[in-house]
Amino acid sequence: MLRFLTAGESHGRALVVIVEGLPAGLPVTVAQIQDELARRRLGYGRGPRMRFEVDEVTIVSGVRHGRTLGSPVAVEIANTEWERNPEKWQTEMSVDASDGPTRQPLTQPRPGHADLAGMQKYDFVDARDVLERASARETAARVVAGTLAKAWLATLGVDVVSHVVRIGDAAAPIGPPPTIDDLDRIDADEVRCLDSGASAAMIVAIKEAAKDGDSLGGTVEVVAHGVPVGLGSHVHWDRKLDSKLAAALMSIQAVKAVEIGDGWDVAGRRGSDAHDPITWDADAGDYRRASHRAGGVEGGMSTGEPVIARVAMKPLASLNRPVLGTVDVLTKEETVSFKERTDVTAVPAMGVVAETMVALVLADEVARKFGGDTVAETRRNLDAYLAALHDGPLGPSGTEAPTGGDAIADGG
Ligand code: EPS
Repeated sequence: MLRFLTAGESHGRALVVIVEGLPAGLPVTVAQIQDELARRRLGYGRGPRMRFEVDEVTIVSGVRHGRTLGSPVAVEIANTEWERNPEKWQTEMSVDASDGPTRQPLTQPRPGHADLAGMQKYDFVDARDVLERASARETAARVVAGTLAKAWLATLGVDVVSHVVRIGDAAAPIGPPPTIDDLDRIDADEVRCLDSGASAAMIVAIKEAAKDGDSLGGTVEVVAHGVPVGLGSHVHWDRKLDSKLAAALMSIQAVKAVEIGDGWDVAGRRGSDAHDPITWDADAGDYRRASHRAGGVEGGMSTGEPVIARVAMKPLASLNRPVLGTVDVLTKEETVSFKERTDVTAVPAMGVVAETMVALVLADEVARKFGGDTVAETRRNLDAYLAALHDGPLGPSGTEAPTGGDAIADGG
């Protein structure tokens, strides 16, 4: 329903993203996209490139006089390093065969990266033919798509926030899920962590890893508030909201695990201590859950509670001190993988990308359930659904079973 496609290589001319399925009438500005891209560059432990790569944004189509037209929105993000370093990247990444490779091919693939499997699959002897696309630079294009999805969700009262809960062995204590009001404080922290003690420990860990030329992974928590009950479905495996969130989050470069709610922890508990009791909030005239263990998703559907996912990123496979064993694909000699300029950790940035992927999945499900060619129409459809729930037999005034007879309470 809402789909997007990215193109572009890390050191090529530009990244491009096309987003299709947005309604007409959504206010969009270049500044809003740039602000979100700037958030993705945040975080202690990024490499030097983040200081000079400025993400020059051009909206190519789909927006007129500051509002979406309902047509595909295409956006280009120029790679300023390509522009500033013509001798280096413009020839190395040229589309013209006569510019031919300017450097020795990278023939010592990095373990843990896409290099070797990609070289074997696509028949390349130069790892650059793989790594340029496998690079996390691509997530800048996703963040553009996510900015648009977030803007649409905001018109429906839905927002998405992330924070870092672990880098290396430094972990933050588990607290209540943050809200959008915490976001400025999270973004102001050097590692996007809410707990100042844990943040300081994370920075120490990053400094130590940097000294050793090493890298660090970690975990972020993503929380979506205001998600209406009933996104996703229990009826088919490929319509379950949690499976879509997991797939979208696992697609982020270097992510190796995703849990919804307390997924891993719950696996070790008894059933009596693993679920979220249902309560009735008479003031709101709605159901609530007494805890958040399910992460706001039951049976593949949103429950109306905050949707919570945790996302684990492995330590990056590019190291500033080449120590990982590999094989030179031309000589077959065992050696160590090549050194490539890189980040010590990209976990804080990954949080912003995780927000993006969650927003894109939720916006896709909003489009499926509520439709609408305009922002106002989607909002009307959502309001009508919520009003029908409120006024129907499950709402505050509903007391009778719809088909008559005795209500069955034991589930059968
Ligand atoms: C990356 C390595 C680094 C990162 C890059 C991803 O790039 P470079 O080798 O050019 O310094 O900075 O991430 C980005 C450019 C970005 O915008 O996120 C890698 O190996 O994947």
